[in-house]
Amino acid sequence: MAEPARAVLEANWRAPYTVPNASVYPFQWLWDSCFHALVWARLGQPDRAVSELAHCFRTQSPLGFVPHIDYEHEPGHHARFWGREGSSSITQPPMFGHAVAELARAGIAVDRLVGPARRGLRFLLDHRSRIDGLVSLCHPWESGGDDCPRWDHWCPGGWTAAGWYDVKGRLVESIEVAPDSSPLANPAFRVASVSFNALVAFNAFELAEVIGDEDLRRQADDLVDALDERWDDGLGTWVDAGDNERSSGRIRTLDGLLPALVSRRSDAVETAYVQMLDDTAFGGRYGPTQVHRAEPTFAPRTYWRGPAWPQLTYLCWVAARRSGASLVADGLAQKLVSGASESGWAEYWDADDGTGLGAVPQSWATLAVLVR
Ligand code: 2M8
Repeated sequence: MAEPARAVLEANWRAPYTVPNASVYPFQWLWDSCFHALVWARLGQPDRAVSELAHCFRTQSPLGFVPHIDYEHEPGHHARFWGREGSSSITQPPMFGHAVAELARAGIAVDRLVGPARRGLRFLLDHRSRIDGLVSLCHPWESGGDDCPRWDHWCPGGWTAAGWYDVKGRLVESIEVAPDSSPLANPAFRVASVSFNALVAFNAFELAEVIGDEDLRRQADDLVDALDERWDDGLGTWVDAGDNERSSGRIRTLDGLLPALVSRRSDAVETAYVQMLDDTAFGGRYGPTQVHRAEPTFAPRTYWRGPAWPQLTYLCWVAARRSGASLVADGLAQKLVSGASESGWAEYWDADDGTGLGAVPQSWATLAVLVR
């Protein structure tokens, strides 16, 4: 896998970072870059790993907010839409905590990354609005899961791609910001996603471990307490807090199981792992589906509404490996590798036959080299 993966990343390399896909995603995306950095490190190119991560913080605000897209070479791109030049006005899952920790564990010098990464996490933990103790999202895109059915609460009359596109656009306008323009809350999109919070807590634990930051660890612990109150045994998922908590926030999605990364509820974690491989739940030959197969919204080839996503399979693998669920981890690893290969390193793919979907090749499919 290593050499074809290197070729994918090399073709998308725009020093000092990697674009997700040269034509569909020709800028820098935050969580994609964190994943790319892990792969560059594994491929023996630590300089690229560090420069890509460092560049994520190029547009970090004084308060610590890290924009999710950097338009460095085309600063006017979508400037009217975001209300600013050079970057977007929202963030994405702060995967830089895990990336910095993994690099440090591999013996790579991360000194220049630690300060910005810590500020990025502290921004979310200290300044972002909260709902029931959990960090809120300011926009559905912040979750990374753009068209996930968990946001269908904001699609009265039913989800359609075109209708949702308009709603997503309007939701950018109601974001409330700090004096330095960092996004703090969105009264029109009140949601604390369990998936986003699991990733905030996980990344905070990761960074806290390598820099020995007790405050950060304590804050992550508090998030885990709040997350674990949101496990629904009947549904077998963690449920979002906020306006969607009695509606679409209960839809069973794979990202809704990401609290398995940090949860202290072994019963919940066990149930989550069983579902990831169960063919009547999320299980698929080429990786878990993004939506539970029994959900009416499950659409096996629709963007964020059914197919397998390499970065989510990777995160499920990390969770399983850390909890010592080695059979689950091995199963997920094998599916990620075969899915990446069968799909031609696609952005996402059909979980049953591996057909590549979205942008092909997409840089984050190379995460498959990490699980071998
Ligand atoms: C997708 O999202 C972006 C918006 O941020 C887009 O459609 O332009 C998502 O899958 C997101 O998670 C991902 O980071 C991005 C680039 O791969 O594409």
